[in-house]
Amino acid sequence: MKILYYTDPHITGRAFRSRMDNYFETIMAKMSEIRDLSHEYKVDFNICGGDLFDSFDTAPSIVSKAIGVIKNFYNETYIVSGSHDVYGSNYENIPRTMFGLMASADVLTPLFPGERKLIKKGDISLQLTGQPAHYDLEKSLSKEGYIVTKPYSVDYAIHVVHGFLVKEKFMDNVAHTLISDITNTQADITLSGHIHGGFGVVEIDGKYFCNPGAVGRTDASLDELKRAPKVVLIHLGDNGIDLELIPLKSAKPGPEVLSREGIEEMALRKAKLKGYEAKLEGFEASVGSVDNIYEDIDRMKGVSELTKSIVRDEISSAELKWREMQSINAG
Ligand SMILES: [Mn+2]
Repeated sequence: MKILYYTDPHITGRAFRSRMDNYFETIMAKMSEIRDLSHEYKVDFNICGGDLFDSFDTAPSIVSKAIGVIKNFYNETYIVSGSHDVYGSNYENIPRTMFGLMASADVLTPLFPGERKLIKKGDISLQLTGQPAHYDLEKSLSKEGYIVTKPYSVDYAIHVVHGFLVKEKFMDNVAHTLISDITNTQADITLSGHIHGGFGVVEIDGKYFCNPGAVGRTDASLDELKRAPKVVLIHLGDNGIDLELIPLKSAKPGPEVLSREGIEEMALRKAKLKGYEAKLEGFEASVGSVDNIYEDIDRMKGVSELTKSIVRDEISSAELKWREMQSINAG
């Protein structure tokens, strides 16, 4: 049995500050390459580890192009929703998202907690389970989202999780899960996404843990500049388990597509906003329409035009987000 696993493409039409290329064209080239790999290896099914989209409200024109590629993968695609596919990091919101639209159009098959898919090929049988992103996932002491049982009736169990799974201890104030916390799982292979840097393949007592890293590079951190996006081809057979990491040919070297300028610009912007906050003390905006707030900003004294334009941008993007939420709630 052959299975293709990839994670975190973050498909979007939005331009990232960290990118010098056209992110959408690049990510679609990568998705097309992964689709071609699924045909080349004639995989029995595909798995995506979540964050298919960068946002739950991705534009319909972008979603329709994503559908065009994903529906043409060789065989079915199973997926767990990621933190970016839904809002509130809660898979219960799937029906109100573009991810949900793709699932209801049968382009993808989402996996939910408590569900077991039984897949058979020849004399090999496999149990497939998944844990979508959830705000509570790492907090549970029993780590139940990560741990599955495997019935005697199946040869292999694969579990897919969109969660903060790492090899080594992370910062204390960030909830995370260590591979060593979940080695009592009965899954033969635990596949994870969410952590874009990934950790490759880790084997402990014959159990495999794998995060190949994100297909999309959405930030220009120093680690991302060095990282080559990869997918995983899983072979299950008489000789056991083999996980093969395959680098994507369509992914250019980091320095050719990623720019540090955005990170530096953001630091400057934050410093400027801090200055603005200090000046904001004692200032009261008129209650009423957003237009009144813009007028009040215009009238502010002792504030530079640049600061005013940054504040106007922030307010208009907040307003846009608010309007989107209104239309989603109405629908
Ligand atoms: Mn992600």
